[in-house]
Parts: sequence; structure tokens; C-alpha cells
Amino acid sequence: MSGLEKLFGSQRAITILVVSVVFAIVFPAYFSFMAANSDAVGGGSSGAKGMWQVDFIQDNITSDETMNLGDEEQGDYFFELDAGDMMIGLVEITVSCNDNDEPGPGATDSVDVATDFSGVEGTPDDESGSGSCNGDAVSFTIQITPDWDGSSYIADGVSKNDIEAKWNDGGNGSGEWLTSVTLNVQTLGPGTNPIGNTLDSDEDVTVSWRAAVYSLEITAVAEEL
Ligand SMILES: [Ca+2]
Repeated sequence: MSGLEKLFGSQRAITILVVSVVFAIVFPAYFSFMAANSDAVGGGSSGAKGMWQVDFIQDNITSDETMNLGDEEQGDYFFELDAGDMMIGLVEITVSCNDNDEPGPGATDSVDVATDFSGVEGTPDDESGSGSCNGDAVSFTIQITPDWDGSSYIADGVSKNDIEAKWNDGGNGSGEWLTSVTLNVQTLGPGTNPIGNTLDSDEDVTVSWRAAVYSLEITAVAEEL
């Protein structure tokens, strides 16, 4: 009888011990390998990865306001945005005016525009600009959901959760959008107005808003066998 046989009693007991030790080492290693691997190929808490058709159900929330402004007069235009359950993709602001009194070289009225988005969730960067009063003078596009333009696409190798996480406004964009416009009347002086003798002293200035809002529609695409 060897020393081990003396310790464990029999050859059979040694065999059982060795097999038990091997299983005790191999099984945890096997399961941890499978667990690590299944995270890479799908499954786990992040959702199954696969091929998806991604569509955006879209709507526009629009508003506009017109004020008559005199020379050097500032108008404050407010837009209260509440998208409800929908996500906010982007917001467009357009300032328009028409110098129909005394337009032309050196006499076309203009606007200076500045925004105050401190009342908007996420506080987008403020915008400013100037333009002439012959239609759309100034326009801004403020992106709320990064990269969103409403285009459908096919996503492959990602989970539904990944797609939902990407197309999310993060609660940003709702609240009070303030656009301030200052009108600059330009006139060449008495007797120079080609339309008549009345020199222009004011204009109607309109601010228009369009909030492009959306909800997600994600459909699994059956992959070809
Ligand atoms: Ca003018």
C-alpha cells in the first residue's frame, strides 16, 4: 500500500478525489468563460443584439408671432415648448420682415437678433445674427438630440436598448425660448422715397418656431439564413 492509499483508504477514493478537484477547477473556469463570451455576442442585461429597422414617428410643433417695431425698438418673442411624451429633435427659429416702405440700396431696414435660452432645459448655446428686411432675415437651427435628422435606417449588431439610448433628448429642449429682435430702420431722407413721400419708421417683424419632435419605432429585421 502506498502512502496516499494509506491516507485515503483505497485507490478508488484517490480517483474520486482527483476527479472532484479537476471538476472544482474546470467548472467555474468554464462558466466564467461562457458568461464573458455571451456578453460579447449578445444577451445579458444590455439586450439582445441584432438587426433593426429604426423609424421616427414625427410631428412639428409650430408657432409664430408678429410685432410692429419702430426704429431701434426691441421686441421680445417667447415660445413655450412642451413636447409631452415625444422627444425633441431640433428647434428652428426664423426671423422675417419686409421693408415695403423704402427698400433699396442704403435704405433697406435690418434686424439684429439675439436669443436667451436660459429658460430652456439643457440650456442650449445662445445664438445671434443680423439680416436685411427682404424676407427671411435670420434663422437658427438648434439641435437637441445629437445627430438627429429624422432619417430611417437599419442598425446591425446593436441592441434595442442601444438604439433607445442613442435617440433620446435627455429631457432637454422644453421650456421658454426667448428671441429678442431689434429693428434698424434705414432711410435716405426726405424726397428720396421711391414709393411716396412717407418715410418708413417701422416694420412688422415675425418670429416663427418649429420644433421637430419624434418617437421611436424599432422593428426587428429577420436576418437571412
Ligand atoms: Ca427702409
